[in-house]
Parts: sequence; C-alpha cells; structure tokens
Amino acid sequence: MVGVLNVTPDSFSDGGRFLDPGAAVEHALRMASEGADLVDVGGESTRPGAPRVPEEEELARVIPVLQALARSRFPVPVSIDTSKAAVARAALDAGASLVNDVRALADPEMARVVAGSGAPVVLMHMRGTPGDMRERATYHDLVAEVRAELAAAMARAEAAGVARERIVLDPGIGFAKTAGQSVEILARLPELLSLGRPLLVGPSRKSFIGALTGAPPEERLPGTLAAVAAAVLGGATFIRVHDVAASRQAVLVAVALRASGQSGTRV
Ligand code: HH2
Repeated sequence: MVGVLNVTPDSFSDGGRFLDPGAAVEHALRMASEGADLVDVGGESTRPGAPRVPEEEELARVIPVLQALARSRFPVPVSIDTSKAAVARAALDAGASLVNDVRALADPEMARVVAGSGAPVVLMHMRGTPGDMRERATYHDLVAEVRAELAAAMARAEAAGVARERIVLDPGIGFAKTAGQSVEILARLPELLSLGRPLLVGPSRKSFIGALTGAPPEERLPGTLAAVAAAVLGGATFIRVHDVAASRQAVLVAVALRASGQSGTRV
C-alpha cells in the first residue's frame, strides 16, 4: 500500500495540511505505522485544471520533507511524485528510492535521470496535462487505447535505458478519464495485466466517487474502500491511498478473497 503525502497548498483532498515539514513527517510516520509499504511525496497538485508549479517552488516544498524523513530514519521507502527531472534528481539524492511520474517520462531529461539512477519508476497513463486532460477523454475503445498507450510509455522508458523489471504501470484513474471511464478501467483492470508489469491504482477520494455518490472529497472514504477492494480483486499490486489504516482492512479482505478464489481454500 502506498500512502499519499501531498506537500501542497492546493491538492484536491488534503491541500495545505502537510506544508510544514514537521507535520509532513508526523503524517508519514503515522501512515507507516498504519501499514503503508511506501510513502509517496508530492509537491505539485495534478487535479484537473491545476496550474504547473515552478521548479524552485516544488523543490522548496519536497526536499526539506525528504531530508527530514531521512533524518528520522523513516522505516519504509519513499517515492517522489513529480514530472520534473530536476525535482526527481534532487529527491533521489535526498533519499527517495522510486519515481512516480504521472506524465510517464514524457520529458526526455526525466527519462535520463530515472535511467541513470537505476530507481524503479511508476509510469501512469494520462493524455495532455492536468490543465487540459479533461478535453482529451475521448476514446473509441477505452481499455485497448489505455493499454496501447501504457505499452508505448514502457517502450519509451526502455529505449531510454530503464530496465523493464523496474517499471510499474498505472492506468491513471481520473486522468484524462470521465467518471464513467474511471469506473470502466477499474472494472476491466485484469485486461491490463497482460502488459506483464505490476499495476498501481490510485482511486483514493477521486471525483468518480463523488459522481457516483454526491459526496465531497473529505467524505469519500467508503467509496474509496469499495474501489480499493475492486482494484485488488482486479489484480493490482500497489494501491495509492490517503487513508492507510482503513484501506489496509479493505486490502486484507480483498487479498484473502482473491487468494481464496484462486485456490479454493479458506483463509
Ligand atoms: N493520483 C494523484 C497524484 N499522483 N500518481 C499515480 N501514480 N497514480 C495516481 O492515481 C495519482 C498519482 C492525484 O491524487 P492526489 O495526490 O491526492 O491529489 P493532487 O494531485 O491534487 O495532489
């Protein structure tokens, strides 16, 4: 399970809560104690319509937090959620061990940084940028197109020197997808398993849950847990969530269901 740590003033569900490095470290420690296997630190919101954050500003948000986590002998690995090569490089130097890029190494310099570092990378599916992705959510065959675009991102990463074993793929719930398309991706996740890499899925508090339930972001935990269970049953290896303790229960139940369905044994 991947715990989300947004060091931003404007993230869609927790903006402004962890801007102070002390509060950020405290929250990261809490998520680790609740069962996070990885904590994903981000300094730029990618909600629909979000403006790009200047590089110096993103660095000023995330690097003190990564340094503080390193000083605290943080018990689990940390990833950096960024699409900027300079931020990824500085974050890896400050102790991050994985790069999570919602633009899937679209920037060639980012591909060079990741390849040169040998760090694992999450390649997420999106079209365009958070600023214009909503207009690009048109597909003839949603799953086939997302699958082909993830395969192309993986080929691009490998051509830049990123080893295939270090690649995790993510269909990008809510990124260049309508609410209905996000639901379809979750329901048809098994069709992406043939890409041959572990899948990360990030449904936490997202707007498709709001569209289905009418709940605002801070009240979407029950819907998130249903989506977390669906993602695990659909074959996801990593789940990116804000609410680690609650999601852990959903993951454990779904993992048991998945294992029991495969083996016919009771757990
Ligand atoms: N979703 C968000 C951010 N980063 N990375 C991956 N790999 N997959 C995701 O689904 C994903 C992601 C958006 O969620 P959040 O970080 O809570 O919001 P914001 O972008 O507003 O900070």
